[in-house]
Amino acid sequence: MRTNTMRIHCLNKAAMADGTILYWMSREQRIHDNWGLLHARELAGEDRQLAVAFCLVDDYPGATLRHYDFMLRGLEEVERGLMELHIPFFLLKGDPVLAIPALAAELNAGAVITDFDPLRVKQAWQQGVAETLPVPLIEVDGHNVIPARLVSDKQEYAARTIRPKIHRLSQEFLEEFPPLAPMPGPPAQHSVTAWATVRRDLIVDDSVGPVGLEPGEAAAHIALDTFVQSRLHRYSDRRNDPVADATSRLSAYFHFGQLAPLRAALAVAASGKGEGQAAYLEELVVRRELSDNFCLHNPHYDSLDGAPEWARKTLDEHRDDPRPYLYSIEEFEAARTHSALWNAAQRQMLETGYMHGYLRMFWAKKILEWSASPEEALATVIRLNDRYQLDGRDPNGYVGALWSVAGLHDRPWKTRPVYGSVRYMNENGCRRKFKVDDYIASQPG
Ligand code: FO1
Repeated sequence: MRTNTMRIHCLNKAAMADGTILYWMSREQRIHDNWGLLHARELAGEDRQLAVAFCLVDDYPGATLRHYDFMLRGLEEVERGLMELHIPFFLLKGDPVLAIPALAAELNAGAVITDFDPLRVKQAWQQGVAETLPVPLIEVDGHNVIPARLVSDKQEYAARTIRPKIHRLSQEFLEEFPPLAPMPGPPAQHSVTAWATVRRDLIVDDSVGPVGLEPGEAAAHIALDTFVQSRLHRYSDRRNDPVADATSRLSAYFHFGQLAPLRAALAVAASGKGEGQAAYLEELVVRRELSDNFCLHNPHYDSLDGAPEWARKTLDEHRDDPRPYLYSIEEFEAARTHSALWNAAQRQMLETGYMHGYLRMFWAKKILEWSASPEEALATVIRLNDRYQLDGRDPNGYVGALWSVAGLHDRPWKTRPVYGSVRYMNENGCRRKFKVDDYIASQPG
């Protein structure tokens, strides 16, 4: 079985040449269930060499040791697994625009395959590499169940407008992955990565330390199985209850590409767990893929300029409203607000790199209410989310921030101070949904 051609998009006009097929792994950091690597394997066939490279940059925006530790441990597992399949792995360092073409030249590459990613850092890297390479740079969407470039060629208005487009294509794209066939023989003289040295030489912000979640492809599969077996049946009724332990907790694995969303969709679709199944597929496919659609088509995905017109107008009209409380980013960061619930959610994120999805909305909306301006609020939400959440710097994070602060993919609601007609949330609403005091008591003090 071949990678569906609708997942494939050529980023330059160069003609394919003889030589090695190089897969530049970036967003999809896994061996199995990876359409990009499968496509590279397919192009290599039996006659060409196949190589995989990852380019490590130590100044990835907003990232800290928490993220690098999780990512590097996952990549170590990738290298070990590739060795068993006789596929060499190269860990490059520095600017990918220089490093990838240099490795392609050294390996005499005939084509380079890479992962679809709508974020501007990656788009800039890919554009730079595409312009430099004398051979094709081929993008494969191994992230979205329905390829983002296919599902829509414009920014979708809301879940209700992308949903029918996704459902129409689901039958075709909800397909099982083929296994990755080993290469016929071991690669010629290839040294393995000195991971201890890589870690020692890494110059990153180490003020935010690693967390307990086990990284890597194997751990991600166990996490998926555990969710399907023991929590999916509660998902439909209890997913908005942070005390109920009913959510999937897979987002860090998706963010680092250690698990394919399509694998999760197939596992859930085959589970026979009726209601939970439909609710989870709505979140996993429709809502998550709406985020890639937004970031792909809106260059302002992390600023108020990306918000709908009605929301920008209403927030502007309420710019000078008195705030009930006013905090700086440092006070928010240190969990020093008057609200025990808000502080508990912030502490959960600081300590564990995770915050329950329902609380993420409440947390961000209160930052809007208690900041000097909507611009400052959005910047605080994004900065703290990127710095502490293991799944920060992801299209889902930017969309979540804009949804909460500036009405993205939402509609106008009853007008209130500060929020204007952006949807409001408060602690009483939380108290109706879950046992707020139990949640606070369960968080690090
Ligand atoms: N991608 C890379 O190709 N090289 C990196 O060095 C790298 C670092 C990194 C650190 C934190 C983080 O959250 C993501 C990082 N990514 C890196 C990108 C990641 O794989 C994702 O592609 C995007 O963040 C999501 O679109």
